[in-house]
Amino acid sequence: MSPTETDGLEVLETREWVDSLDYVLEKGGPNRAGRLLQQLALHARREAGINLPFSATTPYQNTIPSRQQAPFPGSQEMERRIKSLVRWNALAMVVRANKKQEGIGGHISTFASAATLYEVAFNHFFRAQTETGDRDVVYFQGHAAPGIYSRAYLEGRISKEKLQNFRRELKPGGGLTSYPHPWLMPEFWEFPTVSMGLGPIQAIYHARFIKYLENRGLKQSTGGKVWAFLGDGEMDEPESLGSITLASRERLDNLIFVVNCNLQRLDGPVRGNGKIIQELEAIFRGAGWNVIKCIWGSDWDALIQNDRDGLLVKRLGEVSDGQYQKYFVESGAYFRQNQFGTDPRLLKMVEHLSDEQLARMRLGGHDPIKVHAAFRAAVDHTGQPTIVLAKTIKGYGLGEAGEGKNITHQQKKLNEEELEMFRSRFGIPIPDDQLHDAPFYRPADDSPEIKYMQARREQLGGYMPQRKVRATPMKPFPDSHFEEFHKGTDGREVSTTMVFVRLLAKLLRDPELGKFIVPIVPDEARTFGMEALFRQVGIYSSVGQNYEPVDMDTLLYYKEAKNGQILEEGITEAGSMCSLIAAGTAYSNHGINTIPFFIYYSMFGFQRIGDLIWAAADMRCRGFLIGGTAGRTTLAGEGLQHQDGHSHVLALPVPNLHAYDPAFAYEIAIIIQDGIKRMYIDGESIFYYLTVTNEPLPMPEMPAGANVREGILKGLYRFKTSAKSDAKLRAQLFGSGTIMFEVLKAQQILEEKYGVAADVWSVTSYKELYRDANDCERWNLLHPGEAAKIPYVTQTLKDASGPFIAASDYMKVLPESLAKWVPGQLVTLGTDGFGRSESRAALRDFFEVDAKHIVLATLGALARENKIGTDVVKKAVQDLGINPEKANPAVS
Ligand SMILES: Cc1ncc(C[n+]2csc(CCOP(=O)(O)OP(=O)(O)O)c2C)c(N)n1
Ligand SMILES: [Mg+2]
Repeated sequence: MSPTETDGLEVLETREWVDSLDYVLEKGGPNRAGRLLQQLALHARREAGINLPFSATTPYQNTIPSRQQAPFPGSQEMERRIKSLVRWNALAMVVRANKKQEGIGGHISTFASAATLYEVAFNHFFRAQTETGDRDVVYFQGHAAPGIYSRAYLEGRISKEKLQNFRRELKPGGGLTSYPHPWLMPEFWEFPTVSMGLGPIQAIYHARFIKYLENRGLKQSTGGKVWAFLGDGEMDEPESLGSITLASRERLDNLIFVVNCNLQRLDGPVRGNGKIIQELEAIFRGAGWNVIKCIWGSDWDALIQNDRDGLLVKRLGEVSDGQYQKYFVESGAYFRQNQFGTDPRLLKMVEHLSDEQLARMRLGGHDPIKVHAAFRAAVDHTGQPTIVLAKTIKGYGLGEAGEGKNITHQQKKLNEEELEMFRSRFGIPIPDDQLHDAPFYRPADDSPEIKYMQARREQLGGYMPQRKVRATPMKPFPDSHFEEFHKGTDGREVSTTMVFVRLLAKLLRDPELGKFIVPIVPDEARTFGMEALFRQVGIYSSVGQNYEPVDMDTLLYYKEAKNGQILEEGITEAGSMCSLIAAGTAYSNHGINTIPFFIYYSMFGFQRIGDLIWAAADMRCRGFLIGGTAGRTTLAGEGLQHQDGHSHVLALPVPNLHAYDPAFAYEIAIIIQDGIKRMYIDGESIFYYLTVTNEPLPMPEMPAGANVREGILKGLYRFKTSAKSDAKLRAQLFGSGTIMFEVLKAQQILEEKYGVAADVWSVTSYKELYRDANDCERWNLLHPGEAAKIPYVTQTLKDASGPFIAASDYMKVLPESLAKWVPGQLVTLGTDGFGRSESRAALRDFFEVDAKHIVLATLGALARENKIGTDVVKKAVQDLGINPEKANPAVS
């Protein structure tokens, strides 16, 4: 009979081998022991074909054994007291806010579980400034915000009044935002993290962008780290995991994820029937990360060390997270019986511990020694990104009020008894008779606690978080880069995409400022005719080019280089957007005025990564989103999934985003030149969205006139006046993007065939006009009796007569949004509905935005104003070849 695991002989044999290994470990160190194990495995495979089973996970124990722990450098007792104060004020601010205003919300339990993780980092790791001027950047978990405010209060950076007004931002004197919002607290928060999943992916691309800056000589390499504090539930977001291989491929050892594995999310367990720490370990190890598990606290050290046969660790690995959560709320007796009662030998291991002691056995994420050791190892690790998986209890310290309970995420109220218990557990010196108010507590500035925490922060370069504009204003690019485009192309047909790429190439060539341009493409450079840039400025690669590109012998070969400038992201709009955010916020994060241009298929922008665009806006990100192949009828052939007729509608909600749909080369040049000025010289917290298209068209010269430039930027100007100055019938035509050329054709038909004199207006931005008009209207309402402000659109059109016909390659609602302020009848033509695979002409006929439909719409409007008879319109339907019974594109 072959020996079995429990067979006495086998146990003895195993023990001998383990002892031998211990001996090698002791004499030769861990590297020697590792080599020996590898040799053993090789030997076993060669001699007997033994293949060790593949395992992506390691046993359910700490990655760093206690004897390899870095010693704790601070005063544990002092840090415990400080942490208790942070805990108390974080809890008090939520409890008080909800006492005053029922339902105002806030989270207690998240920070309660993460307090040790943050405090160890604040006292020993987060560097606001290193000796060489670099710093760590930290993505704080969004709904742990109360803890971060609480610490800032103890540091004396946030007043008690502000703390009182947590979640009451509109109170006199201001309040504190619910979650991190740089838009609302621009001197405090840097990263809006509360839309879960956006923090981790941004942290990855931020860490990569830092390496990009360093490899391109724009920033010194000084060892700053990017820390991302995340929830275990949050890791289910596709964005959280979607880009982790980029981090290992790029060897981002400046990146540290800390996942607070409290085993719970909002509704209940993250993996009741599984083990989230093991699951995440497998994923991240498989992806090539350095994984550090911090599961058990120091209380477990002796037990685990004495577990020579691995019985205990095996048992710890068997129990599901749902059951661990049950242990958190149960007694020590229950824990003993369930966890250890499965084997008399296990029971024996803990017989020296009372039930009470058993119940108090601390987890790794609540033990500063273990957390410090994990962070130390993470910081010192080279060649790979690191993830720390720390096991904690959600609602730690809340006891009956919610510790480990499923309701804990939303616990905002504590009764007096619960407050008393919390107060006593953490030793906060607040007398019983004041407890009902949950008052804030801050010891005097010269108390040992405050002095200690201040000294620690001073040592680490200052307070965190802290946002500031670290860059000085940029010098302007010379006008000459832009002026070429004012001239027109003399009938030569070019697309606005080509125009944009040419302008970009010019900016890149600027000997002084060109290096700050960051072109970003998600695998569409050839689509946009940008391949010449591959050779001109190179594609960024942290390792250069380790192969001979297939097109080496061509002029425009695929050149990768360590100092390459283009971020060719591959097929990831989310990742590309994160690069835009990293580059567009470098002016504040790193004091570097990088100007990102993210060029992508417009359809895969707002509707796919709208939440990241919203976060960019919150973050005061600068730069240009360039929606290529835009317009529902301008992208021929591609069909329903590709033809974008609504990104400009989706751009409407973003308050500080300026969106333009330019038709001509000079419009693009003027918008981009002004944009760079406003963002990088004047320092405005705005960013841009421009749509460019791939239809080759002759670019006209910029018309003369003082107000053309202003009109382009404000959204509207007269491009072409009708030559037929004596006509009785008049109309005004609005065009944007490539549909402008249909409008120009319509103008001619109207003049020649129907005797209608129509002026053509270029509407570069409906959004700008809409915003200005609303602004005026609001002001007028609030200032009755004063001289009313007139919206720019109304003012500009005040002398224009006749009906107004607007044609756009986007949904009708876009021009329709101006109806109130256009001084006359407004008829809108747009592209509501699903796209089709077709030619441009067929698509414009289908969506009723081509020249003939513009003519018909104009005639219809004139008839409604009784300026012509309906018979003229009827005949026009026939003459223009329009089928009145055709399907409605909006719903077909
Ligand atoms: C994208 C997104 N979906 C939903 C929410 C709402 N929400 C806030 S916290 C939370 C649970 C978080 O669980 P976990 O990530 O485990 O963090 P913990 O509080 O347990 O540390 C949810 C669902 C959100 N903030 N963002
Ligand atoms: Mg959680």
